Amino acid sequence: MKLIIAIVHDEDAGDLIDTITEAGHMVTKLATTGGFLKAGNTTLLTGVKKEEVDNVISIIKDTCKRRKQVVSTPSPVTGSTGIYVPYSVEVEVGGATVFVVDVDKFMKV
Ligand code: 2BA
Repeated sequence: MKLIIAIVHDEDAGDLIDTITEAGHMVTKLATTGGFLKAGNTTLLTGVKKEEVDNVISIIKDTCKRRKQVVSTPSPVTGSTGIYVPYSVEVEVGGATVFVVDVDKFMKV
């Protein structure tokens, strides 16, 4: 058994949940926040058999496309003022950050 943890853009989450579910897998959605942008994203948990991992990853790849976005983010000014000023930075959003974790035990009690 494996646990696939996928952090995805909110805009991609709905389609991804539908496609994973239609493929016969179970999925749990968590509302999460990225540490860098301090913006909402979505984390999906999917428990699958080892041989199903590649299928789920290819669904994630097909559904979550990467795109560039300019965002405003707070950054500390150097020195002793402690003042925070916003600055713009171009980041890639979309796509997915995926962790595949071994599951020792899976049970419903
Ligand atoms: P955030 O931490 O809000 O990061 C959003 C995007 O900002 C990242 O996209 C990356 O393109 C950029 N970014 C993040 N940290 C940066 C930095 N120190 N300098 C410059 N640019 C930076 P992704 O890499 O696709 O990550 C999307 C979201 O996935 C992240 O949102 C975070 O919530 C999660 N994530 C990514 N890698 C992770 C990891 N190793 N562990 C835990 N969560 C992770």
